[in-house]
Amino acid sequence: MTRLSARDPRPRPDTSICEQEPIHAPGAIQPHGALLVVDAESRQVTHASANLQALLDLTPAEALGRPLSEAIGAPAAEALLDAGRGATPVATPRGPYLLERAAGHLHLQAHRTGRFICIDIEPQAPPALQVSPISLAQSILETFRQATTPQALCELAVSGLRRAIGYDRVMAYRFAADEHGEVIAEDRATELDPYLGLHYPADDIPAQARRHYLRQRVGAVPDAGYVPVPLIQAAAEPDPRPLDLTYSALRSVSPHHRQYMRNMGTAASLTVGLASGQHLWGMLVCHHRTPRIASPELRATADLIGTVVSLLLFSLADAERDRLRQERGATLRRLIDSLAAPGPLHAAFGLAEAELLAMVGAGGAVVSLGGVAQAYGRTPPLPAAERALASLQILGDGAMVAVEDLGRRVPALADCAAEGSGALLLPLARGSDDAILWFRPELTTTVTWGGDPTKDAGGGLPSPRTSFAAWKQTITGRSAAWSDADLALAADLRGAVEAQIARRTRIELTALQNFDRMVGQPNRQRELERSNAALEEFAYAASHDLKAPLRAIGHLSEWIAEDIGPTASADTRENLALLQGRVARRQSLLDGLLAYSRAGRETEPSVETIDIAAMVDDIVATLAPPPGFRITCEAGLPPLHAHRIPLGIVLTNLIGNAVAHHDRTEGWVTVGMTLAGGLAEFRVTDDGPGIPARFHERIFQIFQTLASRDEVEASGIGLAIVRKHVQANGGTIWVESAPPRRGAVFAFTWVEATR
Ligand code: BLA
Repeated sequence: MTRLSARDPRPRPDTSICEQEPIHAPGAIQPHGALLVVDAESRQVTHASANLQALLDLTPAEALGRPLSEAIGAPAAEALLDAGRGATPVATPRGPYLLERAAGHLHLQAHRTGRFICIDIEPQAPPALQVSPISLAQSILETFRQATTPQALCELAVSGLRRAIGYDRVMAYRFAADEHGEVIAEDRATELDPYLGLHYPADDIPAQARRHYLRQRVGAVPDAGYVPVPLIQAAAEPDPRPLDLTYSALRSVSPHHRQYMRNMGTAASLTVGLASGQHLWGMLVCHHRTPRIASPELRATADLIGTVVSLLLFSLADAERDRLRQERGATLRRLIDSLAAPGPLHAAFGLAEAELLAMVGAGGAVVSLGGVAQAYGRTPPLPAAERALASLQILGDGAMVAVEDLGRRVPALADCAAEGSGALLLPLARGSDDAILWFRPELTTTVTWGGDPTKDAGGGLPSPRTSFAAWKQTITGRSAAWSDADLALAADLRGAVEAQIARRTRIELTALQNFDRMVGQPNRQRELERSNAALEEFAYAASHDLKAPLRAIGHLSEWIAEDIGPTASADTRENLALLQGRVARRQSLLDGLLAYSRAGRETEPSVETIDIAAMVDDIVATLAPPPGFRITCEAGLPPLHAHRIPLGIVLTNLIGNAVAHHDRTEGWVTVGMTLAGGLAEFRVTDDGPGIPARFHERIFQIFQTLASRDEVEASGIGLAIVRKHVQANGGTIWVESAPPRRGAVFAFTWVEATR
């Protein structure tokens, strides 16, 4: 067993050489017929196949440069040269015209190519030996009525075709998205080994050969062992390029392919392309072990059958898709109904988890709304799932993304493979990171290839394989494929979720506006309490809604830094560092916001007798100020009975600020306190630059900092938190002194707790 990716299944030599072969212009034909080519204007023969005489009693030399009517008679020439009329470079074929010669009945058919008209000349079986193509086709087409799926149709087509044309083996060969192919239906002589279920690599049928079968749907090789017959060109013919024989039934096929057929043990083949527009879905491939000519009638029959199969294939596939979409659509509608329920959207998704997963046939999903990611069903571990989400969002850049091999495609997401080899990303509202990411588990499958190419390692040049023995390969790291219906259903969900997000946002917005109004009147205690409650809610939501995307941005920038590592330019490294710095700052801002919302609402008050000097010592130890700073406590401060934690927060903030905002490398901070009538008054004094009077009130408001954010790592929340704690302990806080005098004094009162 070999473990390889399905995308690049087998070690093969460079096959781009195969794709370069100009198979449309081989300069030769197959020997069972002859070719005459005429200039559409002059009606004189420009090319003739070297074997002309075998069929027409005329050597190429005798035909070249002469009017066509001399070679095949005026009536035949008149009928066939009709193909030259009209402006289209490739006219519909003209003919057939039946001619009797010493060699027997001849079947002549003409088609236009560029300025030439090509005339295929083939021996015709005597009428008595022919089966009417219409009755042949009819018996097969009749059975197609039973088909309800593309698979069933292919099975009917191969058995019907084999019954009608009698080849040893008839297969339906279907191309996958990566252009490798699989035999999905087969009817064969019992003594032959089955090819059903075998896969063949894309380069067994190179790209230009697949393109050819879109233009010319039917091709036949009566005998893979033939010797090609060259085309001879009139001396006067000015264009030396080999003629385009795309539409000639006699075109000589690639020598590589003839070798391939011989290696496979096939003498004759008849192939019909199955296509819709410019998409080659597959082929009906008929093999025969001994040489066998496919007559023009037989090819016409095969062509007709191929056309009907093509048309039916796509309408059956559409019908299958519609049926699935209808079933899933009902699931989707149930999900959408559930989302309208009141309460958070995540909760609504939780209640409709089954529908959320069933609507696209997923095993699990992560829904990310407002920066909060919630997992449902079987998903990769949440960190890996969130990382997948972030990566796919970048990849999709606002569009949906469907992958079947996530862990392989993004090596950093290898952790996702087991539960999430398949990932389908649906971005939600524009300009947000909201998204749904569905996961499908890894589906370990065995693919049986028709031959192990490693056995043919010959010389490095691509050559047809000689070994066609079945060769098993285990495919890992892939999920079942996401269908068009899956994508369509997911897209249908987007509008509904967006509407629900918008509805809920309107509700939140109203709450925020109320909050803003309340903050406008901060002096009224009741209002303040209400605003605090609202702010606490807001801070809680913000800390969740904003922190997750920030964390994601932080991680992403780290991964980018890791990935590009030493190759990054100095500019890029600097920008990444800047980005990470900004993210860290926003994170600390959110932490601050949360702290602010909680300030003054300690659930377990820690009232105790506090030795202020010892507290200041602790704070200094924690803050570890630069060596030039001296932080002291006035001597002989009385012990204070108070809540330790909020007082500690207040002093830590004030001392820390004094050091952080100091404008020199050396300085001092002193803490003093007086206690009278149960009210303590603290003074934290420094010798820094001081605070201009106009800022004395503003600095206590949330989000106000004096220096620009980039100069000082301050969130603008610290002093707001300080004031909240002071107020919660019955005190007030103010700033004394202002420039030009150096130094600032933060003074605050604190009500001593009752013993
Ligand atoms: C053409 N190769 C083809 C065709 C088939 C296959 C179906 C279309 C023409 C035809 O049917 O005769 C391959 N045939 C298969 C497969 C099965 C089968 C997979 O029966 C499975 C059951 N082929 C190679 C290599 C090259 C190559 C190495 O293996 C190139 C170096 C080329 N294959 C090749 C070319 C053609 C071809 C050039 C077009 C032939 C032509 O029309 O000129």
